[in-house]
Amino acid sequence: MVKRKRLEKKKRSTVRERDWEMRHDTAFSHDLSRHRRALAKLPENSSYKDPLPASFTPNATVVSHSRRWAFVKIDAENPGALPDSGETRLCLIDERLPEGDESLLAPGDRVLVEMEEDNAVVRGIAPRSTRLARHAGVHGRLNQQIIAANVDNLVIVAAAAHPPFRPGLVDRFLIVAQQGGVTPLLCINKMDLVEGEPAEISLYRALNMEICFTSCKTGEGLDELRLRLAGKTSVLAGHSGVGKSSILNRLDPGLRIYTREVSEATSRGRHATTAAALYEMQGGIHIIDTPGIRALGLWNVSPEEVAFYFPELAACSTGCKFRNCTHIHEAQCAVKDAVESGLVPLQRYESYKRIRTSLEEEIAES
Ligand SMILES: Nc1nc2c(ncn2[C@@H]2O[C@H](COP(=O)(O)OP(=O)(O)OP(=O)(O)O)[C@@H](O)[C@H]2O)c(=O)[nH]1
Ligand SMILES: [Mg+2]
Ligand SMILES: [Zn+2]
Repeated sequence: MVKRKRLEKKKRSTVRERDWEMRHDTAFSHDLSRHRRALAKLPENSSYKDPLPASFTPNATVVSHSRRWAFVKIDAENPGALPDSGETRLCLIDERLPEGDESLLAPGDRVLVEMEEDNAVVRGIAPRSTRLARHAGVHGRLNQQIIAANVDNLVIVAAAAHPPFRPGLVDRFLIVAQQGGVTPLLCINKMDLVEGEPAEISLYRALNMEICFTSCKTGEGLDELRLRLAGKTSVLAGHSGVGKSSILNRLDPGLRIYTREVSEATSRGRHATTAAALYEMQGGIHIIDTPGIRALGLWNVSPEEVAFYFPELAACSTGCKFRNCTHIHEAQCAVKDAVESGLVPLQRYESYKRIRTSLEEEIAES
């Protein structure tokens, strides 16, 4: 009895192995992704008829994605060989696309989708014109997480209250926007909860950046925001519970995106949105909603570079005695003088110091 069992086992594995090598194009056809992985691992991939294209014209845009799947919107004008132009459809992601140290896909990515039997497969990803990227954190699989790709605007959403306005995250988003080539716009939501604007807004007025004040309760400022976003691709980002998804629902009530109350006990949002997604609405508005974040880790910014991302600091740093002045402990520092005389707001300077110190600590720990 025992002997017979062993024989059967041996026989099974021999058969599978031979099949796999001799008839690899049909051996795993019942499991497409495993089949593709098996092909990619073959030492000589010569029999694979359909290699990844070296150059291509994208025919779809990523709406949302997981590690293995992507929802894409197929171009209406340039669908290539795809049958359903202008439609959103679920695709497999070709497993041969190399995942480096940054996210393979992000909402807004322009991609090439081809049919493989009945499946649509993402076969190519076009270089990104702009990006919103963050440090994925030390425990993550990736170094750089791409929050959104190919966007014109970053709408930094903050609440006037509940949760309270915190400029620290805004300052970090301003760095990430400059780094990724995206135009920042500050949106202060929940204006119905306060009388007058939060005092810290003056910091950003001084930077000449665009600011809009909205309320999803009263509708204040939403028409202005709609005009500002028309014909562009934008991404909404900020802390959880500030009202990012609520703003989208107000801009287009047909969307019905899930939203959730802010916790009364902690005044924090409850992470209603769990994955970034691209929406399209009237007026040529393309907009990506993102999950609220607690902290924004910076990617590829050295401590020495931080001052250059604070334009008001960079402007006066030419007057510092030392060329490599950190503007923290040196004597004859024009930046510190400017802070003392009120030319540079103390809060922005403190924010600069916090960001610089945190980057130095990261380097020391790694
Ligand atoms: N009073 C008031 N409440 C608002 C406003 N906008 C949104 N809210 C409420 O704030 C809560 C959070 O809104 P969401 O739209 O889920 O916030 P979010 O930024 O998308 O949060 P995450 O998806 O967790 O990142 C909900 O209970 C909304 O009803 C506003 O303008 N005024
Ligand atoms: Mg949300
Ligand atoms: Zn200095």
